[in-house]
Amino acid sequence: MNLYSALRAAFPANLDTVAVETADADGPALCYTWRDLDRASAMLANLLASLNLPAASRIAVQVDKSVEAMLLYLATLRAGHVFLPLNTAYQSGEIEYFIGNAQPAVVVCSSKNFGWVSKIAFTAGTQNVFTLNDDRTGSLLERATHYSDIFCSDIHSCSSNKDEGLAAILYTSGTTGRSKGAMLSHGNLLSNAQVLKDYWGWRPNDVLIHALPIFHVHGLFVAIHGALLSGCKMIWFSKFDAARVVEKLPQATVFMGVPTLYVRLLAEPGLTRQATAHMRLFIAGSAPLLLETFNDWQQRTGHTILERYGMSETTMLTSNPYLPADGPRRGGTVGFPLPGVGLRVCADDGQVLPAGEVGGIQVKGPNVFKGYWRMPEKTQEEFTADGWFKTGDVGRIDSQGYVHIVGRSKDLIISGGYNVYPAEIEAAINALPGVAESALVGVPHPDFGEVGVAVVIAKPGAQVDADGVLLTLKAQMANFKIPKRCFVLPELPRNAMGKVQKNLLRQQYQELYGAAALTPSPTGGR
Ligand code: MLC
Ligand code: AMP
Repeated sequence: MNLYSALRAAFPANLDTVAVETADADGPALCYTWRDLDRASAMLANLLASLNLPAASRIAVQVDKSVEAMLLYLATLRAGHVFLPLNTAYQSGEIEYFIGNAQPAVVVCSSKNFGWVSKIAFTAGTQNVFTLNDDRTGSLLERATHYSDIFCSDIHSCSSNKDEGLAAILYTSGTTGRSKGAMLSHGNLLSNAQVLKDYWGWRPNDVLIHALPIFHVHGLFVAIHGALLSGCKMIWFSKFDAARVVEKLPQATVFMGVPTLYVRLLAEPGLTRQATAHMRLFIAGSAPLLLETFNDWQQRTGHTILERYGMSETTMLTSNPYLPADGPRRGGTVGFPLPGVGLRVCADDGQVLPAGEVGGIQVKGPNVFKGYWRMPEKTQEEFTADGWFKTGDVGRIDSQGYVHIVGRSKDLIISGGYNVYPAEIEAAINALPGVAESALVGVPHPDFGEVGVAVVIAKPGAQVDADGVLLTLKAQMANFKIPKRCFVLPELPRNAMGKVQKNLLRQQYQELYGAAALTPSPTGGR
């Protein structure tokens, strides 16, 4: 089934009730009814249809968060194309790679970036570049106003977008090499959304505070699908604002966020039992939630955060229980495999390990992606011969069935919920004049959970300036990837085989941000 058709079928009978209400501190609150969502996404879908693109064309989107950006996502589903969201922090080198690799038929960017983005897009052969701004201006909406608010091809796209039809491509990196586009089908997304709707007990009178970016799985799929598939309202923040979220909690019932959002909410004096009395559920994921945050939250609000675990390639895999009858929500664990998801822990030789033993987490299920875009070899590498996806996460299942993530076999730093791949940053540093080699390691950080710290070795006789390294990187890549600190050392620690011992570097810098930041968390590249 086309994912939009399934979401549309769950809209409330009265389409004139509010579906989304904006809540940013600057500017008036805007209300979008369910009818608005349906009509506006139809107009955008008609605009896309008028371009006569081949089915499943990629629609690449790098825009600031807005309700209209969500409508473009829905329109892409309706028109049978493939949504390709891009982090707004990405700079030209990164965008050039994604556009070159995905070859989108349409690129949508903000007006302020039109000059450089359109140049990249036209050079790569993209014919259509539109603009969309978070104040509802731009050529995309101007063009869409000329189209009907009824999308006649919905039924057609239903039948042409069988379960295997692609709905989205999300770029994600691996240990080595460039980013890979994880291809997710309508069936992948819908099956996961339906499971979460039941498992987390979503109901029509829920009100979700949506305060996450919508270019990753968490904000785009888990949050939006959850609300739309339950016909419940969203309070919409274009940017996370802790004080403002606390103000809105009495009007809401569900909140979801990466751990950094919980840490920042805890710093708000207004976060009290009274402010959260109306809330039904707090969900955390995308990065390890520190036990300290889990406990502090329970003490301050009386609510127990439900932690879950997922990936771009699979959407959600596990969840702590929602219903007390299914067991307590355990801090430091990511709960049980979701219904329909197979999860096993394996040794390096592929042998399935018994409960309690630590190994690589492998998963299977209707939510697992269709492969990496135009990278069949990479896809094959990441699946076992019997069809299980190797997550790159290291964990164990305890005797009661709870999954614990204890590390990562992939060299990855998760900073404030964003993934930073050391290999990419090290390659950029190594290309700088005078640099012999470098290593990026993740160290505990009180706000972002983990941040990257770079260690750089100069070539013999060369001088390398640590601040200069950071400044040069800033001009090249997304800001969240920039190491928070850079140290120039005489050499990197190596083992007898000559392999860089990142664990020693991590140890050396683990108290850089104070002992308060120190709580065990998964570490990559061990
Ligand atoms: C911002 N900065 C970060 C950062 N976010 N640094 C490291 N890690 C981050 N995550 C830095 C910027 O580089 C900038 O530095 C400074 O902070 C201010 O930038 P900002 O954009 O104003 O920051 P802020 O709005 O405070 O953003 C913080 C945040 C944001 C936590 C709200 O990072 C965020 O929304 N994170 C959520 C990510 C997410 O949704 N992940 C889901 C992935 S899906 P400077 O030096 O330039 O000033 C997934 C699967 C799953 O993982 O299971 O869900
Ligand atoms: P991404 O590729 O951005 O989708 O990031 C997926 C990765 O985030 C997973 O492979 C995990 O390493 C990590 N992750 C997601 N949720 C959790 C969680 N609750 N605890 C620990 N790690 C998590």
